This record gives sequence, structure tokens and C-alpha cells, in this order.
Amino acid sequence: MVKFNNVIVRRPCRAVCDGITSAPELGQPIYEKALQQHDTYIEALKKCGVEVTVLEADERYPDSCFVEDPALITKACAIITNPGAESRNGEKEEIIGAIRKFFPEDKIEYIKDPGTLEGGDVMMVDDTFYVGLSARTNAEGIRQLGEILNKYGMKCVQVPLEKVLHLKTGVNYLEHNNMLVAGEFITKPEFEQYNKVVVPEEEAYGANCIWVNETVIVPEGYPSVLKAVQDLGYETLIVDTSEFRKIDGGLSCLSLRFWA
Ligand code: CIR
Repeated sequence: MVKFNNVIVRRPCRAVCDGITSAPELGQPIYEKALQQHDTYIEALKKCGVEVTVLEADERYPDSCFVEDPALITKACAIITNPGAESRNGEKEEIIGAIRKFFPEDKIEYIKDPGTLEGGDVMMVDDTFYVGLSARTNAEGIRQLGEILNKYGMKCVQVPLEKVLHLKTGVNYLEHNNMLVAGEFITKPEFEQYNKVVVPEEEAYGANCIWVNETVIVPEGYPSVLKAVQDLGYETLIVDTSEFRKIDGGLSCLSLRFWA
């Protein structure tokens, strides 16, 4: 099944070393290494048959390589979000240009103050969008998103988060009813109907895999996640994201994946 033909990424900037982190004990990202890992990421995406649009690094925003957060792209429209992290809010202005290359103005929607929303909190399962109520995404942001999605015949389901930064930090959909779940997502009632693949606590970061046209990209260093995904029958590609992990970033945050 081919679902995506386009991907947008942004090169990490030097300031990526000062990205927001909840784990300072992991140390700061090493810029050169982050760039190499980003190159490998782009190569892996290309192997999955997508066209990759690479945006220039933006030094004003240390976390701007995580393009998943300032926008959300659905099959019917693109939504410019309103990131809840103050230092990231301006990223929404910088992603619009890239979105306009794929969507006409009347198919671009906006989350507005006082609503906040980050794309990392949104997980697409066909026409249903699960949205984490988090420190970055508030109830008003989710309400606005629901209104937008309803307009296009889609819907959203709110999922209150307890510990993680973003929804997709701990749960990711691999199509075919398969879902990787870690930590608080193992028992959440919202995901009962899916074939849940439980990620052990020590590999929780590995739950952030991405499905791209029947290949699943898995972060390097999470052997039981890799095996579980392969046992489900998927082709896999491995990408090292250790430099991004230091600032709470993973595979999904580094790209916007869509059909246009
Ligand atoms: C942040 O705290 O915003 C970045 N350091 C990490 C963003 C990760 N994005 C994501 O999970 N979608």
C-alpha cells in the first residue's frame, strides 16, 4: 500500500544543540553527527519511494528540524498548528511557504490562540486523528482541530497524556490495525481495538517508529522493537537518531509525510 508520495524535512541548525530537552543528562547533540543522522534519515525516506523536500536550516529556532510539530497534513487539507512551546511558536510562520507548494490557500487551515497544538500530539489512523492533551496541546486547540476535521468528514479523539511530551512519543500506528505502544499507552482504553504491540520499558523510545508505504523505519538500538515489527511482516530500515533523542526528538518528529 502506497499512502505517501511526499515528505518535508528541515535541516538541523547549529542551534539544535540548544533544543528543548527533558533529559539534560544525555548531553547536548553533536551538530556534525546530527547532520549525518539527518542525511541517513533522508536516504531511508527516499528508499520508501517518496519525494523529499529539504528546507534550509533556520538558526532562529533550535528545534526547527522537528517539522512535524508546526503543521499537520491530512488527505484533504493542511493545518498550520500553534505550537505550545514558546520558543517554537514562530516555526509555524516558517513552514507555511513549504505547505503552499502543495496546498491551495483554501485548503490551509489554522489553529489560533488561545488554542495550542503540536503535530507530535496527533496520530492519524485513516480518518480518525487521535490527539494528545498535553503540556503543548490544549483543549481549545483540540476543539479547533475537531471542527476543522469535521468540516472535511474526518474526526478527532482526545487522549489525555500523563507523562510523555507528545502522543507519538509513546504510540505509533503502523497501518493494518497494528500499533506500537509503550508506557501509559499500553492500557489506554482509546486504543483497545487495535493489535497492540507492547514495547518494553527499557526500549520505550523505540516506540517512535514510522510507517512509510509498507516499510517501517525503526530507530537504531531497539532490538526487541525491530524484531516485533519484522515479525508483523514489515520491511524495515534502521536509522540512528541518538543525537535527536538527546532533545526529545525521534523519527516521526523529523518529517511531515503526506500525499499530494
Ligand atoms: C521539543 O521539545 O519541542 C523538541 N526538543 C522535541 C520535539 C519532538 N517532536 C515530536 O515529538 N513531535
